[in-house]
Amino acid sequence: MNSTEQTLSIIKPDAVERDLVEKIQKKFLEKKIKVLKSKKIQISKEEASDFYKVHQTKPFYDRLCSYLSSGPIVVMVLEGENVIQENRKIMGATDPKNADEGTIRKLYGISIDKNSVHGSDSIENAKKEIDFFFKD
Ligand code: IDP
Ligand code: MG
Repeated sequence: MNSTEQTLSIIKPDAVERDLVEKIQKKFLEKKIKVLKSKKIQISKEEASDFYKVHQTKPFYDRLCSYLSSGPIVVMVLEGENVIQENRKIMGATDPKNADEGTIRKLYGISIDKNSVHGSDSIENAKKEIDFFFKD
């Protein structure tokens, strides 16, 4: 069943640094996904650790949190039909080496760490992650 959803997208430091924000946003607009909110920020390592706490037991957790806080990021609320899944498709696989042609990570990802974008993976996490960055 189709329904209008919202999801959180992050353009990670490697992509902001290479000036890829507009190119990445264009990938969403082409798929009729609206960029409802967008802001460029830099977060502390503590905030990154809080954001990624689902991964706290993983061996790459510390590196992941250092990386997300290493430079400016662009956080966005995306809206569209089934946008949580759609955004995951547009992003491509976590490791750019395994990402399909035409996906953001295939086009722009450098490595599994510097994979250019984050996207929420479920309705529950989308709500939590949108709140994390955009609670008014
Ligand atoms: P996702 O970003 O595709 O949802 P997750 O499994 O949620 O992937 O992992 C979060 C982030 O942690 C990934 O985007 C990636 O940058 C990093 N990561 C995931 N798995 C590994 C790994 O095996 N080694 C190093 N970094 C990883
Ligand atoms: Mg994830």
